[in-house]
Amino acid sequence: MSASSSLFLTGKIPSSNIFLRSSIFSKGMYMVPGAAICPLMCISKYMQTTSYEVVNESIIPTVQSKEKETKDKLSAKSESIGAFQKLPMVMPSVDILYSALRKAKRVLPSKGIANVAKRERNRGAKQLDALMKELAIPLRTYVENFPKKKYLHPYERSLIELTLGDGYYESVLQKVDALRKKVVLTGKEHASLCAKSTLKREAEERLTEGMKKVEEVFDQGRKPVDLLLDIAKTLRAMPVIDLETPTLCLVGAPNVGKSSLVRVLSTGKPEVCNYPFTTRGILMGHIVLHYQQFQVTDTPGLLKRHDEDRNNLEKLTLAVLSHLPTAVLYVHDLSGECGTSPSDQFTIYKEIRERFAKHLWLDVVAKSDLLQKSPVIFVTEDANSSDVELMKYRKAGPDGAIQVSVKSEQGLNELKCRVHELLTIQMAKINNEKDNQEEQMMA
Ligand SMILES: Nc1nc2c(ncn2[C@@H]2O[C@H](COP(=O)(O)OP(=O)(O)OP(=O)(O)O)[C@@H](O)[C@H]2O)c(=O)[nH]1
Ligand SMILES: [Mg+2]
Repeated sequence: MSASSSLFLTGKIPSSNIFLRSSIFSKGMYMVPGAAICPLMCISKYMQTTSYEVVNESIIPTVQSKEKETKDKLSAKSESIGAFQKLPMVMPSVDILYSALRKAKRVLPSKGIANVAKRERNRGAKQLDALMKELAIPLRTYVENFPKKKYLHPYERSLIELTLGDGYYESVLQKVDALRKKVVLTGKEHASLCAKSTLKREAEERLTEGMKKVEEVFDQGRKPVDLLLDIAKTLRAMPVIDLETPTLCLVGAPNVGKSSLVRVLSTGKPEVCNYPFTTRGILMGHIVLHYQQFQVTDTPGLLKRHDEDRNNLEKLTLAVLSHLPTAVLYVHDLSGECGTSPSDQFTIYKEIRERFAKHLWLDVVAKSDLLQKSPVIFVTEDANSSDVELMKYRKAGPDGAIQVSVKSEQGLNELKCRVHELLTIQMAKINNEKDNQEEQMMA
């Protein structure tokens, strides 16, 4: 398995790298993974598992062993994520065109036609037909094999929307399909014209004209094919998620030290800089402890604002929390260094904690080497707030938070132990769910 991978956002939004990992259900959805994600797809796959055999001229359903049926159902579930790794390879449009022209020109007339005019029109019609097919078939393969968004796991769906822009994926596929239809129409039209030629010269001219026209149609409309190629590259580069491996997701305001902790805890090597939104995507790292493999995801920071005002980077973080069964390592910075005041961080924290209450959770107060005796008070803050909870938070973060510093290494050993404990619990939870699913399916 790769040590770490990063996802660069492309297209309409700035590039980013995304630490990602596991996935499945939104909060509280640990119980029924695949079924909750894409019922339609699962049902259809299930229906396909019943086959029929002809025995003594009567058709009877094949009796499948329960075991095989369960296996099929489980594999249908596991297929509900990982679609990006199965995308078809897209050829650059110019290569499709040149290859099609080359192949079409090599097509010979049918054997045994003695009449020169007939032979020429036969050759012309066949070459035009070949050109049309050589261009249309790859386009059809792409349109059919790029998954429909509605059949994707909700997390992958969010990635498409947030990384490519809402509607962009579908619109490019639609344009590729429109190009295919136009090529087929033009090719057929000219092949038919050529087949109706009465003279050899007429057939030759119609062939040349038809070739030119089909080439022109493809050339003018081929840009979406190259855009699809870019989309495939972007999506394939997204970190691979294993839903059955426990995952830790680092969350917090921007610049609080999330990526620094990911570097300490895992193989992930996200960029660390002293400005907000250094992490511009989901990036994944791994932890191997006592022969067990765990995954760690870094996420972009969250600001104090309403969901409708959030940027796509913040939305990616929320998509991870909503759709992937991650344990959360929530990072707080009370040093006054990160740019988000402790009271704003407290507000964000309370909202996220409440929203994702069912996730396993661990709080850390980062940069403990910078913490002074008295809590940091921002100019915008009320030093004598009557909010007891807030005053407590400013001093030491939420109850039970571990104080850590990647600079002085304070608290790092304790943090690693606690993270391991958390992920071990998550592992038990995942195994439990798997057992429950198997039982349900055998029932
Ligand atoms: N003194 C001190 N500085 C730290 C510590 N941890 C992180 N920093 C600094 O804090 C700044 C932000 O660290 P990052 O790890 O990039 O923070 P982040 O939360 O990932 O930031 P975004 O990706 O922008 O949201 C960097 O300049 C780090 O060097 C720490 O324990 N002590
Ligand atoms: Mg970061």
